[in-house]
Amino acid sequence: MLVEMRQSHLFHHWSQPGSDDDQDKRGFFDQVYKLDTSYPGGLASYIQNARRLLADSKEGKNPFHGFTPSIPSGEILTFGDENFVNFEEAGVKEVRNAAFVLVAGGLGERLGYNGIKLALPSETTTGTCFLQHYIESILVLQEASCRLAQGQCEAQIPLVIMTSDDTNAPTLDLLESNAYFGMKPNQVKLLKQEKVACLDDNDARLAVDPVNKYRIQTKPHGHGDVHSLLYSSGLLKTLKDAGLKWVLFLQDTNGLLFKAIPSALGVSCTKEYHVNSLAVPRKAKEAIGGITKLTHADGRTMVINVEYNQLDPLLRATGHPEGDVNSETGYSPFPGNINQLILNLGPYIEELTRTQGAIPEFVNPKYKDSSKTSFKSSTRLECMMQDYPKSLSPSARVGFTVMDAWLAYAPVKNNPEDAAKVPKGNPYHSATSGEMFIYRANSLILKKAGVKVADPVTATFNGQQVEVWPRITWKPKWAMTFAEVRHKVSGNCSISQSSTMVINGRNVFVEDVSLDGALILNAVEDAEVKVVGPVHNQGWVLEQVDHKDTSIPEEIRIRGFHINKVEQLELNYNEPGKFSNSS
Ligand code: UGB
Repeated sequence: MLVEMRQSHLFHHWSQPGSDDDQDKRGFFDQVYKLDTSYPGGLASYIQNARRLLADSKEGKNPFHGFTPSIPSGEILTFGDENFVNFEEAGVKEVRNAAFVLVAGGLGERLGYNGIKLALPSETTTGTCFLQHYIESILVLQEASCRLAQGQCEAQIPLVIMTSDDTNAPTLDLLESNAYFGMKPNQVKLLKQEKVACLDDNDARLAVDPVNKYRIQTKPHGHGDVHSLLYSSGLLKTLKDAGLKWVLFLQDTNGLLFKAIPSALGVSCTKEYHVNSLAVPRKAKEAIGGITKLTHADGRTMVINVEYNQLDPLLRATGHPEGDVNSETGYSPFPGNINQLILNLGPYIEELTRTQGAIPEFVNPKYKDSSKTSFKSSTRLECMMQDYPKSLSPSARVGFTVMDAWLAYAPVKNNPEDAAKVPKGNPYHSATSGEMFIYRANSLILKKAGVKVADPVTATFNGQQVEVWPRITWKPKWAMTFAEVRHKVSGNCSISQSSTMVINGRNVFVEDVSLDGALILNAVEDAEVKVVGPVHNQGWVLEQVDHKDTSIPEEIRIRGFHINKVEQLELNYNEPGKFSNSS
């Protein structure tokens, strides 16, 4: 096949048969076998697709040719109102019929962190890493959903994690060394994505690995692999046979996404969406894709993510000379895609059976010059998970749900230097902003529940100016929905800006607390605790650290601050029973 597909160059430098490199030659064919079996249609199909996309790229073909963009309409939710609370309730009820799929094959080169991003603390007040937070949230939803079920319910919500060669072993290690954070090991399934062959020229000549001449050079294919892997592994069928209805996709670093999941799933099941993308208001030119309605001259329409670097030129080319600009709301009219997709499993399997799991691809060669005949370095085909709806028929129910950004989106993607260069007013998407956004969201939620939370102060960490709200965190078991927060907070409560509050207990009721300092609440499952009265101490203080100071652990210095735990009131309830800190 390789010879027929004009790939003979791969063998030109091989030694004569019988010399001592048999191992290497076998290794080559093992690799070819892997590349062939892990791509829908095999390696020949990959090469054909590459030739077609490279020819389009050389011609400068516009992928949106014939399409006109317009502002799509979707469900817009306002945190805490009746509609939101109703969707949350519907979502919690439905979640026992869902599986979660976490895409975590990316190494996060942009973040400049050496470990896997799932192991990174989402916030440093408690040090809970992203994976622990996700798993605990799923377990709490599982239990809450079962409680609402009529009759017996023993649902165990599956968690699928897509890894790559870079992240598979450390992800497994993180799970195993932490007893799967309370999940049953058989609830978690790791699916490893493979890399794809690199391409040296417009004829899609496969690139020889510069380090080992008996290997083809490979690079990641992108998060779109998640669809073909779910399909080809047979896992989707297993989920369907188990009676599940929904697949929810999660990103590796968004400490807020579980605040949005119950209501978004509520929207999916109420509106019977086949595809529901979560979105947030997006600043014009912010580095996230925009959800756009595209209408073709031939009448076809689709609602799809258009990457930020394509949205501006597309608008300019279609009668909007000013491009992607903020409207009078201060935001772009195109909501920002946060790649949090909720798919209806039935239509999803039907579609993947039709396409054999293939997702639309693109190629992005860096040409040496304007003749576009040679590349600066090898390239490869790539694909994105959010392009899944591109191949759907117009009858598919594709919708989206816009949430407040403060509630739903706090990604950790950019290293301190790049974050500091983000245009003023746009979010940094850094470890600093990711952590601060968690405190802001928790503060705003408590405020909405009636707590007097002090206004934030502004501070600069690693060159990024951020709002610093009180450092409030709670475990998912304390509250997953706004209704639960409202149920557990009452009376006349206030929290000063310099305060820290950690709630680690299911039945902790905060009543008439006025906090100025640090309050740490730990309670076992069957301890019902009423917390009252003033709490005043020196608290926990944020102190600047320099991201270049290598004597400080990397996960701390990428934030630009560390927490000095000067003084706190720590209340521990280790026995079942009813308690109050006043008695
Ligand atoms: N990922 C994989 O699992 N495998 C891969 O090969 C690559 C990534 P990035 P990106 O939500 O903020 C997307 O790199 O692709 C995982 C959208 O395109 O963090 O630049 C990886 O581990 C964009 O429209 O993001 O941007 C991570 O969990 C916008 O929605 C996830 O895929 C943006 O995400 C995303 O990878 C966003």
